[in-house]
Amino acid sequence: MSRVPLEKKVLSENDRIAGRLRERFLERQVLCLNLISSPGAGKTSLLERTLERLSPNERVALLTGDIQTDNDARRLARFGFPVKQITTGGACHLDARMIERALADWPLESLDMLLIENVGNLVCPSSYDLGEAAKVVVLSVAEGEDKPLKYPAIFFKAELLVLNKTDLLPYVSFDIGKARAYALQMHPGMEIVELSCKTSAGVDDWMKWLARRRESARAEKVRPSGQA
Ligand SMILES: Nc1nc2c(ncn2[C@@H]2O[C@H](COP(=O)(O)OP(=O)(O)O)[C@@H](O)[C@H]2O)c(=O)[nH]1
Ligand SMILES: [Mg+2]
Repeated sequence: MSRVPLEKKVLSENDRIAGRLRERFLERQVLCLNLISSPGAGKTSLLERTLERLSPNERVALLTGDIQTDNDARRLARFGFPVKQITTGGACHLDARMIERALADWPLESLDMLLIENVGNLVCPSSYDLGEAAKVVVLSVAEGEDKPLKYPAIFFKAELLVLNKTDLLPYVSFDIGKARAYALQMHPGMEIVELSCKTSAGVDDWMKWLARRRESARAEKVRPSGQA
């Protein structure tokens, strides 16, 4: 089979499994978020800032994807919430089957929120639906402000843009106004939060977005199967 039909087949198989996962998340009212960024933009740091603000009885679990090592899972496990590392062994993204496998021995009834840290990459993860309610793209000010123009797919698909490392703005030539404008050009109406995982400035805005999203997941009605 040539590359294009094979890729199509892989993606449609992925979509089928992702659809199954989405139905399960909706049924159990579990908010699933898929965090995507280039390596080092601050996904794990954002999760650390999030977990330290949650009370220990919150029903939250995490899956973190990496090509190698379980360093991120170890960083996140310190907060006491269930964490699993998915090591892809070379693949540049998580896929729905990896999520389904990781959830096999985690009863979803015990969860309200599942946070997924994808493999650091702005291209491949945007094509693989994981059954999430929303994708969140993290861009740090240590990268170019033109990333939304260079990687339009992920900025188009993500519901929220987190602009991280704002503490570094005095030291870099990143134009945050342009970054916002480019993101909105790719995705009109996209929500944007500016924050620093180092100083915690702006992290409350992220927590407010998360609380709003969790509220709407709880309110969401399960659609009878077969209805769009
Ligand atoms: N100055 C600064 N450094 C940050 C911030 N957030 C993350 N970092 C650093 O950036 C590096 C990569 O962060 P990490 O969370 O591992 O990124 P990930 O690869 O997207 O998970 C680490 O050295 C972090 O300490 C921030 O807001 N400001
Ligand atoms: Mg990480």
